[in-house]
Amino acid sequence: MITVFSPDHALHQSPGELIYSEFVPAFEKPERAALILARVKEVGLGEVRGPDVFPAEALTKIHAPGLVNLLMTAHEEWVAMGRTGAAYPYTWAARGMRADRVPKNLDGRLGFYGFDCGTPITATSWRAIKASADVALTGAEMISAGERAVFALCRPPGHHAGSDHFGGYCFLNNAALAAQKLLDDGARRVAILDVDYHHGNGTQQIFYRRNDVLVVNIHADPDEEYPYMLGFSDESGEAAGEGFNLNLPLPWGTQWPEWRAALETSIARVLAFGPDAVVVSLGVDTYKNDPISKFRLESEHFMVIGRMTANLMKPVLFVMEGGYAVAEIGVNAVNVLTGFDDS
Ligand code: 6XA
Ligand code: ZN
Repeated sequence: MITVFSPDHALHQSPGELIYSEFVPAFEKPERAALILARVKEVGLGEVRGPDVFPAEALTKIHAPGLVNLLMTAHEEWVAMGRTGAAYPYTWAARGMRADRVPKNLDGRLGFYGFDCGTPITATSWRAIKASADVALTGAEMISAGERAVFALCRPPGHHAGSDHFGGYCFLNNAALAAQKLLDDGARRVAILDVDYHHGNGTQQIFYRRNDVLVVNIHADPDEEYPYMLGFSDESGEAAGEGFNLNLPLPWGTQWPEWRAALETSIARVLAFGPDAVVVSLGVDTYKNDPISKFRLESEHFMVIGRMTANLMKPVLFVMEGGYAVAEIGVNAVNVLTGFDDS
């Protein structure tokens, strides 16, 4: 399997995040992608190539121009205001406030488009964000050209980013951009299977009213876990999209048998949909030692996930999302890919 990777991912380095009243080192760090790449090479997964560069129009097919513009320019404005460090939002839009009017002020705009305080924008973040999107778009292009499977080693991740919001370490939704690209290249239907520990709220929001992209999520129950405000089992899609969103929330402490059963259910739904291609939002934060997650999967289970995905008998684009147990992140992520390739 070919891996698409850009060293520019390292240009995004969060100075830290505020949790439980403490400013702590970021979990989402460059080392993650470096270790996954090292493992790809160690097992000889296949060729590693760089991304092609896509025009801004590929981004604005999914995202509001105002969001893209903010991600590009926020830090410059931040510095022009005499500030140092990274640009963080500190105020947020709540129900009842104006959603039809984008604030002029930078802090207003960061709060209008951002939804948490763990997703800062540094001087060089945009270059990493754009490279990550290009990696996913390149992977999609390769699937359109006939590859059976491609690994888009994206960083920063994307599945929390919605059409007009960023957060959860995510800025642009790499998987959604890839799905749209597959459709634009001629696929009639695309399924997104999100196996990250967290609900991919951004991906769900983007396609919620559409029936050309099925979105299936296996994740920690939002009653207990981030992102708390989306990802419940009664969210099945809206309008034309009714029936094309499936959420399978699981409780803290979930072990492999229950998780695997949810994957069987997901695979059955994907097969019934009959997609021309599948995008897997690949998070490995379901691992038992993940520092911010509470599922109990073991390294060997990731191989089974890859094998079960291969059984779909569809072209598959793997798009990297979360996973913070850095010591094992390479083995866990690449186990999915070798499990797929060996099937
Ligand atoms: C909040 C937790 C962000 C979750 C990031 C993630 N600080 N999403 O792994 O998949
Ligand atoms: Zn996650």
